[in-house]
Amino acid sequence: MTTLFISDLHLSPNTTDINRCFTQFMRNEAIHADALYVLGDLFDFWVGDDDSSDFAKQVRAEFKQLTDRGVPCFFVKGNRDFLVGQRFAKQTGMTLLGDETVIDLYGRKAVILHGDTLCTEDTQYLAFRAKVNQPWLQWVFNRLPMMLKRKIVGKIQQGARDTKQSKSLEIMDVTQSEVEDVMTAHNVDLMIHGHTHRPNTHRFTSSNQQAMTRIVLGDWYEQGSILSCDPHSLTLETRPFGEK
Ligand code: LP5
Ligand code: MN
Repeated sequence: MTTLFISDLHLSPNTTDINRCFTQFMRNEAIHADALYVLGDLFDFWVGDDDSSDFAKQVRAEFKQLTDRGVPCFFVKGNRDFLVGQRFAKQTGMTLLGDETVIDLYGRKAVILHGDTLCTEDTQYLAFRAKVNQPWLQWVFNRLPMMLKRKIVGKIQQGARDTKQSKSLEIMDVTQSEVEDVMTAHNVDLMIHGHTHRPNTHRFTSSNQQAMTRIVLGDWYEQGSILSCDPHSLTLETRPFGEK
């Protein structure tokens, strides 16, 4: 009995090592899981569900194989794949979840999210997020030709990279009070998220004296990174990229 969580793979047609590690993980490990949760930033950037490249087809096929074999797969959108939509969900058999979802992990309640919304000091990013999440803007963007969409994304990514360089590491980490507020609002003592690329298990006492745990998933830049849960334990694990 195992439930698996992954995030921040940043898959693209150019990430050969990560793509291979992901495929091996899906075929050899996830296939035996009770469920698989993807907590955002699966893709380096998802331009839209109309992506018909070989790369997009291959990733969709990996999830479809899993869901066809009866493994429930869930997707929380990240800041790099907020344009994943219902067409992707239908083609993969995945279930799209909202920004914050409470799940039952073998009798323990946990709130799961990507993690970007916890970084409340990164006001520049949050303003950007609010803009690109406007339904009318996404409606328009989704109807543009793929070539044009890629061009626009490339330009904005460059602009975003430039602004990110001037931000401190503190600004780009979670705000502790926000973590506690979200956990308290959902009445849980366990939170699981990605985004910050700082894998760790944080145990702390909240301001109302409750013992709480926040687990941060790692990225896949140098190795595969997984949270493996069974009825008795929650373990952050890594997988080497392995043979070429
Ligand atoms: O993922 P990571 O860790 O690298 O960085 C994130 C935040 N960055 C982003 C950037 C986006 O991925 C870029 C997406 C571009 C595509 C947009 C599609 C447009 C169409 C959609 C319409 C529906 O998410 C980063 C955070 C960091 O996490 C840590 O939390 O700090 O935030 C930023 O860097 C965002 C900037 O702060 C604000 C962005 C301003 C962009 C200005 C671009 C201007 C160029 C205009 C050219 C026409
Ligand atoms: Mn992210």
